[in-house]
Amino acid sequence: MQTFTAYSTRASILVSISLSLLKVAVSVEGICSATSIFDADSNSYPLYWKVTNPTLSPSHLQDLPGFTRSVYKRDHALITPESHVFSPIPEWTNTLGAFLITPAMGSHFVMYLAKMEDNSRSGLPPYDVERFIFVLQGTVTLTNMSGISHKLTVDSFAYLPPNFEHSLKCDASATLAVFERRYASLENHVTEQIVASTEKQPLLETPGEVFELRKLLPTTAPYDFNIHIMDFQPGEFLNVKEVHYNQHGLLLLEGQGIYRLGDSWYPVQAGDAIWMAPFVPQWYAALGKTRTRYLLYKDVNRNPL
Ligand code: UGY
Ligand code: MN
Repeated sequence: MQTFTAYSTRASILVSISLSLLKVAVSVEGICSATSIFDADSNSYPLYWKVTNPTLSPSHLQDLPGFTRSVYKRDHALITPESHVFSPIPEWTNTLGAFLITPAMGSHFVMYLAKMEDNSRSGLPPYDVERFIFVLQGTVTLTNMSGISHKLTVDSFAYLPPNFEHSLKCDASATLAVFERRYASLENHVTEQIVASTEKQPLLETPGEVFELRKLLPTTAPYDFNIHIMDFQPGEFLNVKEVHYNQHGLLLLEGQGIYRLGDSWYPVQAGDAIWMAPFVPQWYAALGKTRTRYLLYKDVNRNPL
């Protein structure tokens, strides 16, 4: 009996050694050559690193001529990083912009990425246009007419009211997500400059939902839009299959999942931008191994008539 136990223990050790060797051989030989979809989401990267260093996925198709995940339809668009086109932004110096959402699609706002280089400086938005900036990478200094300055690092944001003189300066390099729209004014109401960071915003109640929600702007009447930061753990999804009058501009900051827009279901990941027209059916489920975080423009507080 003892001899048999000793024999079977030795045999199982041998089997497990052989299996490990086989695993090594298989990966060395590259039989299983597809890289893990989870590698790039390692926690060792700086916050929002994937937005400015996106995987042009699927990685084995990135060099395939003509391949893109980008889609442009009547009531929604998915703009993925391989289709970004950067060009100088009017009025800005040493800055390249990629306009991802513009009124040509049907939106009443623009959403763009601004890549500020050494010694760069912003221009002002057009007359009556308000601006929201969110720092994705690097540091910028925001200075207003009164000479008051704020240093904005990754995860910080600022709201600049319409016709509010200000400038953003960058000594090294920085990437911003920028939203602008013509302010829908309300009698006896004005908005104010806001400078803050996402981590300092309180978590809000989300009745019937599981995701975590922060709103970056006040929910009061003067503000005609808000920017939501929504976090989903893998496996979590939107409970409400939303169809609403509001428009959205979305930038996926972290993670991956499936976005439903109308009758289409899109695999999406950090770096992807989405335009949602009013009433487009929308739904999201987070997949993979890491949290999904997205930044979402939503028009609010105004009568749609
Ligand atoms: O507030 C919203 O409309 C939000 N939940 N929509 C979305 O995430 N697509
Ligand atoms: Mn919505």
